[in-house]
Amino acid sequence: MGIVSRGFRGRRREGGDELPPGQYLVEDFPVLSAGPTPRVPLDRWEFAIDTEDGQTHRWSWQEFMALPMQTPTVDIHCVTKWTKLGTTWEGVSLDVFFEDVESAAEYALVYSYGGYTTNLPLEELLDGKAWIVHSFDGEELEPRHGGPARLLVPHLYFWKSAKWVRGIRLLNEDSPGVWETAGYHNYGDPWREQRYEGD
Ligand SMILES: Nc1nc2c(c(=O)[nH]1)N[C@H]1C(S)=C(S)[C@@H](COP(=O)(O)O)O[C@H]1N2
Ligand SMILES: [Mo]
Repeated sequence: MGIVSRGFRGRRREGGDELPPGQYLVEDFPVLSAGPTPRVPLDRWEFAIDTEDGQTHRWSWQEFMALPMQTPTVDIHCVTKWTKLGTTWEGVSLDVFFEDVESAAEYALVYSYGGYTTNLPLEELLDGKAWIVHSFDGEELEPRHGGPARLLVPHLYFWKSAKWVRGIRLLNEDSPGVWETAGYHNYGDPWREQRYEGD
């Protein structure tokens, strides 16, 4: 990757606090979906990375499942103020998908089956900070939680973790997604309480 790192902004925990400011703990797993749950048959499922110069890298479900898996245990923070601690997932680090991708882009626009989009700086997806996951808590991911596969970017508010993920478009310029154009913060760091535009 032709990326020059501009400093590490993820995984920060201030003062040893368990909860980011303004968050409360939940034990259950709320469902937040802006629309209906898309159903994607596995034989038609694909995940793609589209580079800024028009190249596309694709993985079928079978190819995805053959990649090296990790089982991250992470805390997740929704902008509607619930936090769930110690969630365990199984999936593939984005670093694996990006191994053979040539790009100098700085921005990513993640897109999903069903039309959802969310944007973030590409570096937030790299260096062990993000995964494409297919299981939660030892079970295959339920459709309402993003199955067959979703993005997991736990160091940012959970709206960045696109359910039913379909691909990532690499861009030279930032392009806000669904919530980011609707008044939510462009970056969304829960530890800096970046909920809304201007926070
Ligand atoms: N495709 C898609 N991804 C999405 C959403 C959505 O509506 N559609 N909602 C986001 C929001 S706001 C949150 S908090 C989490 C919720 O994930 P969950 O329903 O598994 O708790 O998914 C995020 N990813
Ligand atoms: Mo959310």
